[in-house]
Amino acid sequence: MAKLEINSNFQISRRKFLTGASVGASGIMLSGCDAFDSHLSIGSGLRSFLENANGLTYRAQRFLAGRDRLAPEFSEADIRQPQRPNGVTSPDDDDYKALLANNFADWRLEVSGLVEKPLSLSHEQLTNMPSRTQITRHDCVEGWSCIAKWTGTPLSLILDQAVVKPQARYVMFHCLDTIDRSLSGDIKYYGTIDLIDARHPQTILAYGLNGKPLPVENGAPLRVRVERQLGYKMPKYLSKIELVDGFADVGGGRGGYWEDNGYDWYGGI
Ligand SMILES: Nc1nc2c(c(=O)[nH]1)N[C@H]1C(S)=C(S)[C@@H](COP(=O)(O)O)O[C@H]1N2
Ligand SMILES: [Mo]
Repeated sequence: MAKLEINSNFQISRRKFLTGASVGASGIMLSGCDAFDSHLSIGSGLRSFLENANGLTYRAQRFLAGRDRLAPEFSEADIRQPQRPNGVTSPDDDDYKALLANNFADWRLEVSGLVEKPLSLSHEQLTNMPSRTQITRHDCVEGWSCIAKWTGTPLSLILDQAVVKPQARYVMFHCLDTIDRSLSGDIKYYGTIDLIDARHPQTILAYGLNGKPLPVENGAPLRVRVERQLGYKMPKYLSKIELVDGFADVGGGRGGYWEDNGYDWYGGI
């Protein structure tokens, strides 16, 4: 465990370093790239997003790391403890509790938004699709890591089935758990990733953890694994995935619950 914590601190400080260094050192390199980024037309939402500092980090990491880079995968012997539950670990929402009481027989994953064929998939339909199993390390922004074995449906297969419309830019994940109860209203967890990460071969919607059904504390019945980003980019308790062309009009407008509370939209590791 101690060794893993050192690793995760290293990863996080390296990330901070990248954030700082990219602004100055790679500025010339990145503007040199612009000429080849024909989709970044002036005035586009993506362009203005990329022009703020967070966007620069995103672009620098993509540029340095490569869009197809795989996250490291480990062996069974590297799994030293159960996946540490974090954030919401037992949703107290009535709709979630009702679904759980029936062992998720009535649960569906809705796929909606900018798709040709909206879907409503049962747990059984998902588990009957081709699956991927991977042993990867989860890094939480709080400074801990865990290696675990995840099994799930590649998100790319679901996107192909739904047929993504060309104007779609992001996948938005909607969750069943209320993470914040405040005077201004209850807030459910949500998040977004771009279509590069959504179609990455290690991006799965996981229903299995360490060879068993995904436990409630880790996001049953279905949670995202996006292995090149930090833990907060992997929503648990999924109910809906929505293809969108932007996220400015949802929640605080920054693309996710933790992003609305100050974390970077691109939580690269
Ligand atoms: N729906 C939902 N998803 C979530 C969270 C949450 O509170 N609710 N917490 C996030 C954070 S910060 C982390 S580190 C991981 C924790 O996943 P785990 O409980 O399987 O370790 O889930 C992420 N996804
Ligand atoms: Mo986290």
